[in-house]
Amino acid sequence: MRFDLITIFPEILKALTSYGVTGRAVERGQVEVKGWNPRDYTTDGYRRVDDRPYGGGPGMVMLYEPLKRTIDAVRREQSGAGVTSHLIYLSPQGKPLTQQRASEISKMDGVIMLAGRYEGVDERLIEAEVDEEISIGDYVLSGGELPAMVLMDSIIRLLPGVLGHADSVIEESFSTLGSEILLDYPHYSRPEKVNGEDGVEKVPEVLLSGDHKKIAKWRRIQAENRTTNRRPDLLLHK
Ligand code: 9D3
Repeated sequence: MRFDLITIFPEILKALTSYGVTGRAVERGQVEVKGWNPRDYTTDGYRRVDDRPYGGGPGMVMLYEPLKRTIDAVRREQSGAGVTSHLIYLSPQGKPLTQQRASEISKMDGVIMLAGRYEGVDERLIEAEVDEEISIGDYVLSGGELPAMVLMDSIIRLLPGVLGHADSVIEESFSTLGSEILLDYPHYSRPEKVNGEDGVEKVPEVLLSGDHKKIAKWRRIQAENRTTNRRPDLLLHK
């Protein structure tokens, strides 16, 4: 799958492409990620990508023209590579990202993402070029780059052959197994006791019992209790 990100900070992509599961997916060629800087598509001597908003008010607006030229350049290169160009604008005004939507997008052969800075993007660019606006939640960030990388991460780990069978996609929190959505149960590993011999931080006895039926039942109850206490909204939707 191919990702093209339009951003004035293309170097930020190293955080995604250099580490862990996503880094390996790029190394193996399962995923291609390219940053595009709208400053490279300016025509003025100052390489301006922003200006003051019509009507006044605080902050700056990202200019239509450099963004349009950048999008045209991305689309030219993508179509040369036989890739379609669904364009997603990461925006606080977007629909909240869901696991369902990440899964749907993972079936596309490529996406173009636009990360805004300043107060946002000239609305005419959104109307003419953007297919979908996505937010990653109701909190204020400084720009769309981290949301774009969150979106890519959520998609890349769903691509066939990206996760080892050690970390299966199937049994996890937020997987859409049937209609059941529960938070994950608690996990423990060695040592059995932490904080010394009289330590009270012990591993729950049942997990050491070897009774796999009993362990599955205990985990199920833990997951249900956590969901009830921390995320009752997840139970209400079904
Ligand atoms: C404080 C500035 N706000 C004025 C009411 C508007 C605003 C503009 C730009 C707020 C944040 C941003 C930058 N954020 C994003 O581009 C963004 C974002 C986010 O802030 N939260 C969750 N998802 C996303 S997706 C893109």
